[in-house]
Amino acid sequence: MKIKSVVLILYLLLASLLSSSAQLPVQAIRLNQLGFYPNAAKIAVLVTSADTLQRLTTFQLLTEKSKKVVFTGQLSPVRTNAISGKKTRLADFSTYTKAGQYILLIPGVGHSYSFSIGPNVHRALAIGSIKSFYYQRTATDLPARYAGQWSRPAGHPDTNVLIHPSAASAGRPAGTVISSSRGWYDAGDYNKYIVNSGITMGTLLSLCEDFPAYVNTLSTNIPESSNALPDVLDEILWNLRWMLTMQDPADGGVYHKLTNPGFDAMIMPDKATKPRYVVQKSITATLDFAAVMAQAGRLLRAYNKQLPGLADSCTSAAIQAWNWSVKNPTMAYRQQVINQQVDPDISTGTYEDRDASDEWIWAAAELYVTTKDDAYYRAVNLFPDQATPLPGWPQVRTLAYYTLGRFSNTLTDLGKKDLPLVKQHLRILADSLIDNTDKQAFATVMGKSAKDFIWGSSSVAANQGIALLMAYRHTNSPNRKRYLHHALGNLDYLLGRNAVGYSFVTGFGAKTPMHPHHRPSVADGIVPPVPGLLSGGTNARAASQDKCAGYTTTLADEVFLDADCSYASNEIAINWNAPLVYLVAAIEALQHEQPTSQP
Ligand code: 9MR
Repeated sequence: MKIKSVVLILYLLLASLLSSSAQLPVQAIRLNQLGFYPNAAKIAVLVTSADTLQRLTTFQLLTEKSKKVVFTGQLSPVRTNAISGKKTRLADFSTYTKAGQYILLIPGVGHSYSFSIGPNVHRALAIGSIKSFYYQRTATDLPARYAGQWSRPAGHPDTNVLIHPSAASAGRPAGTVISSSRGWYDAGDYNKYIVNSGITMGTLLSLCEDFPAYVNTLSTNIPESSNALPDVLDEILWNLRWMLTMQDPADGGVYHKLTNPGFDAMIMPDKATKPRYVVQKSITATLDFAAVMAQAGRLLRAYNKQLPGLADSCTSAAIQAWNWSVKNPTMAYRQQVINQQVDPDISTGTYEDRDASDEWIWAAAELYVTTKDDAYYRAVNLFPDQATPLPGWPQVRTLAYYTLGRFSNTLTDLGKKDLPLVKQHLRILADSLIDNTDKQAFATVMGKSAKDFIWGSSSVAANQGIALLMAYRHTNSPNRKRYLHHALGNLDYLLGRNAVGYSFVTGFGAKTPMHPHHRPSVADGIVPPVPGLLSGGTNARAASQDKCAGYTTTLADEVFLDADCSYASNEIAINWNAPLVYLVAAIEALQHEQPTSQP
């Protein structure tokens, strides 16, 4: 071959390589990778060098297939990210409302992932995020007809669980064997923790209470799908039945957790067969249990035909747990203290929390609403100060205000007189969340403060979204539309409009975590991880917490690593997935009630 023709071939090869790479979506455009509702906000954020940003002016919306330009807009003025100092510009195409599949093109930069505009853009995610709890089930085979390629044999039957010396009582001395089967794995590890189950169950039960008709439409293809209950409720029951076994029938106290002494290796559940223990009863576990059982007790009344007696069993379990708490208010879980006193030592998740004042408030509110007995309302000061803390596993106070707001029409006179206070709490929280949000680099509530980027920050974003939805539903604030708008904005954050450019949900989006710290996903030999799981997400302190190699930045809103050693930024957990489920399902349900208009 002549040199000239070799050069020509090389040139053509290079040209075709260049043109195909030019067609790849660019990481610089950050947006909800699933898409947008026709009548709601549609915002993409461009993150690139200040020089490049200066040069740009417009963006275009193109149909995905025919590449027809259907909308042209001006990029916003340059914004500065207060956390990193980086610059952004926004592409706002909210006024374009036609359903379809699109890409966003920024001339001089490139185009985005393909996304859709349509009325049900998050429905598959609502179903998938609920389904992820099925994949977390202990003690049952996951056959291929429900679990697809993630099918696996049952792990951890937990029918022979030992009473740890820290949990010994007269009727159940150390070494006594109890059965404490079912439940979900907490996270990427294989243990079961009551405190974390508490807020998880509270959140999922609240979804069933708030949107009963909508959850009934969500079929997740689980073994119980053909029965008369909504699938999400069947899923809840898998964990509820386990939780009931964690109460000592002799005194009503609830064991803090059911666990191996140490974490398992990265192996499949059925290969993890070390002895399991229930450890010390604790005040936080017992009060969280009381709250969940009280809530389940009232919700399940409607299903007395299908589940005879279960509602009453839950309510009386809640009352027993409350009575134990009244007698044992100082029984905090202290893993180090236990380890100094008895064997074997326990080194798994602690969920330690020395302050049970918020758990008292939550349990009192749930028991009051369920039993209508004013004694629970009077037992605790439900409004000790002005604070309305964002819910998380160590802080459940505001869940009480959600419940009082939800049942505002059926409270006794005692509760009714405080309703203005409940609404004021919900409103103050929501107003503080939306304050100044529109001016942020990503225009999301999440990330307004570097303090948002903690271990499990994705759940901060989801719980902020829920707080906004609660205020949207239970107050008549003039900001209600903005609450809804920014709840959706936080969903956009979770699905890609963020400083790392990931959709944090496995299997949902174009760029999603492929290596979560999740034992089955690591050990099953299947390339895609189990779908529908929410990664903990960006965590400013992750590098020092998990010591995983590979973090490339210390900027608080960018410390995220898609590696399975990164348990401080890329684990999954039930208390993170539950608020995702709530946020997505609630937003979908509200779309059907009334289309979201822009603020
Ligand atoms: O979500 C928990 C986070 O708030 C704590 O900072 C962290 C360290 O104590 O633990 C997280 O919970 C983990 C639990 O202890 C064990 N299972 C996995 C959980 C998620 O990482």
